[in-house]
Amino acid sequence: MNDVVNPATYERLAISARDNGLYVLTLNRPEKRNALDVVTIEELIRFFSGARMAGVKAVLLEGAGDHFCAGLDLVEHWKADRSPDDFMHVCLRWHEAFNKMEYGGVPIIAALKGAVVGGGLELASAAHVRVIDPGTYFALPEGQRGIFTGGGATIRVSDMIGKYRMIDMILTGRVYQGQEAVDLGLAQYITEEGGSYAKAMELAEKVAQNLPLTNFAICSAVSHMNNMSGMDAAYAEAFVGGIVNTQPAARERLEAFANKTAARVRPNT
Ligand code: 1HE
Repeated sequence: MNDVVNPATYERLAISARDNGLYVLTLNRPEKRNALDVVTIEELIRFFSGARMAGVKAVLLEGAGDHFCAGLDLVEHWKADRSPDDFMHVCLRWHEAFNKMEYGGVPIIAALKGAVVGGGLELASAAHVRVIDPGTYFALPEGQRGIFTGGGATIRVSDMIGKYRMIDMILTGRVYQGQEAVDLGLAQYITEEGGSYAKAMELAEKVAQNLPLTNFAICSAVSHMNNMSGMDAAYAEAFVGGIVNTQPAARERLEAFANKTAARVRPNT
């Protein structure tokens, strides 16, 4: 077994393999509400840096216990009494982890529940698809804690809900949940109470069946292209399309469509 997917080599993450290269990655520190300490961030970097080369085709990301993630380990941060330089480097490691997630090319479906707050929201926002249930709630309590974001909320949360809603969340501690959270863009799916894991699993199983190179483009190129000018993005899209849309593995699927054996796209009933 490749060490990247070997659960015995992780302390804070639980890893379990399913069919088709699908892995369930669980933040496994429920007694601390899955707060993100230095060890957890390093383990996320290790997993997501090596996932694609280890044959991971999709990841279901979840948290053990009643909450997805309580954000930065405030107790570790308080005890460490870090210098600005030290904490800048902590933030850079968070960015390393979350950029590996967003740009790594492996689809990540987050099954959210309970608190998704502070750095927990930053982590969730690096996943490609977020599923919530009515009890899931989002907040940026940094303002009340006397600190600021450091794991990409200024970028990804602003991107999801708009700059001024993000500013309001961190300034006032505003909490979003339920259908409103979906309507604003914090999540793409809402289920009945307790149903986010099952829905995320259904989605993860589905995307694990896509061709890996196609998923790589979707879960890497789109984010890169959003950072480019329109002209450069169009050029890059043509380039990526040139490679992905001519991959030999796609021919079978295209042939099935041409032969009328592939499923057609139909409206929801
Ligand atoms: C923690 C943390 C944590 C819980 N760091 N230890 N994040 C926050 O401001 C959220 C802080 N946490 C909470 O508001 C609540 O804990 C929860 C709403 C998430 C859960 O409430 P609850 O009642 O289920 O749990 P609890 O009793 O508050 O906490 C249980 C234990 O988890 C307790 O430890 P114990 O040893 O006393 O049992 C808590 O201390 C511990 N715990 N949350 C450390 N966050 C790169 S910059 C990012 C900036 C941020 O992320 S700021 C947002 C931080």
